[in-house]
Parts: sequence; C-alpha cells; structure tokens
Amino acid sequence: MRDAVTSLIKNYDLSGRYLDRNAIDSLKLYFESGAARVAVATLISGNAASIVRQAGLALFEEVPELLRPGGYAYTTRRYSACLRDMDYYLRYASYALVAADNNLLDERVLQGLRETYNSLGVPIAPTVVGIQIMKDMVKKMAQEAGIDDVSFVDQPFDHLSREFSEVSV
Ligand SMILES: CCC1=C(C)/C(=C/C2=NC(=C\c3[nH]c(/C=C4\NC(=O)[C@H](C)[C@H]4CC)c(C)c3CCC(=O)O)/C(CCC(=O)O)=C2C)NC1=O
Repeated sequence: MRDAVTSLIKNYDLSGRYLDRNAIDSLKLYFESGAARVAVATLISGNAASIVRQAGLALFEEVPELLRPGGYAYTTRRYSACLRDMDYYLRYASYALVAADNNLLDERVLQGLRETYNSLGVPIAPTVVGIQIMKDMVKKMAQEAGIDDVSFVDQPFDHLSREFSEVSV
C-alpha cells in the first residue's frame, strides 16, 4: 500500500537520486491539496451511510431491472450485498483520496474483483454507474462545503470505474 509520498520516494530511491525539481513540485502539489483531501474524507466519513443509501436509490431508479425478479439486487440478501459493495467502494475511495494514490485500490479492492463479479453473474456496468453517482454526490458536497477545486475527487472513483470495467470513463 502506497501514498503519494512513498510512491515518489520509492522511485527516486530506486535510481539513487536526490529529490529534484519535479519531485519537489509534485510534493508541493500534494501538500497544498492536503487540507482539501482531509476535508473531503471527513465529509465522506460523516455521511457515508446516507451517501450509500441515496446513491443506491438513484442507481435503482436508473436501472430498475436490478430490483425485479432475476435482477441482481432482487432479494434482501442481494440488495444488501449490493449496498455493502457500494460502501466498500466509498470507504476505499476516501482512503485513496487522503493517500493521493490509487495503489491501495488496486491492492485492496480491485484484485480479483472482476472475476468475482463475473463468476457470480453480478453485472459490472451498473456497479460502475453506482460508483459514478457516489462520485458526483461527494463532489457536490465538497463544493457546498466551500472547496473550490474538487477535481481531485474524481481520481479514485474514476480509477475504480476504469479498472473494474476496462472501459474508459
Ligand atoms: C473490500 C473489497 C471487497 C469487495 C469490493 C467485495 C465485493 C463482493 N461482492 C460480492 C457479492 C455481490 N455483490 C453484489 C452487487 C450488486 N448487485 C447489483 O444489482 C448491483 C449491480 C451491485 C451493487 C452496486 C451482489 C448482488 C452480490 C451477491 C451475489 C450473489 O451472491 O448472488 C462478493 C461475493 C461474496 C459476498 O457475497 O460477500 C464479493 C467478494 N468484497 C470485498 O471484500
């Protein structure tokens, strides 16, 4: 598991270099965005249950066949498994936001995930829709909380979506 700082140091250490101008610039960017990253992670932590619930409702409104017999959120068990998965994506996205690095998503969430969904027959495309709905909700909350540039919020959600579905978002 890596964050922006350990990733950078690892690269420089591999080639035995001191931190150069590029390294310093990217470290500066990281530290400058630090307060906003922590603020967004705090918003997520404090509102996780409601984000997941509302994003679930929006997803089932957009893809209503999931809830119908034969759909993958039909039955209480599957419905809760789906919302539990959404909660995983949100929680790990909040970690990746603080780390400013998506490596932990690869290691903790994405490894073997596509195979798991495929073997259970759970459709990936609507799951990605759910991840994108959560992204938009978090960005809106961050804007309302007065964070000017919320573009960094895209990174973990888009990484999950892209790697999970192997299509570009
Ligand atoms: C922390 C990393 C992590 C992830 C990501 C994870 C995902 C995960 N989701 C699963 C199931 C599932 N996931 C869903 C998800 C959905 N159903 C829908 O209609 C939607 C498309 C979607 C929600 C957005 C469903 C329905 C199941 C149960 C499938 C079944 O057992 O029939 C399973 C199979 C085992 C189980 O049911 O617990 C795993 C491993 N587990 C982990 O440990």
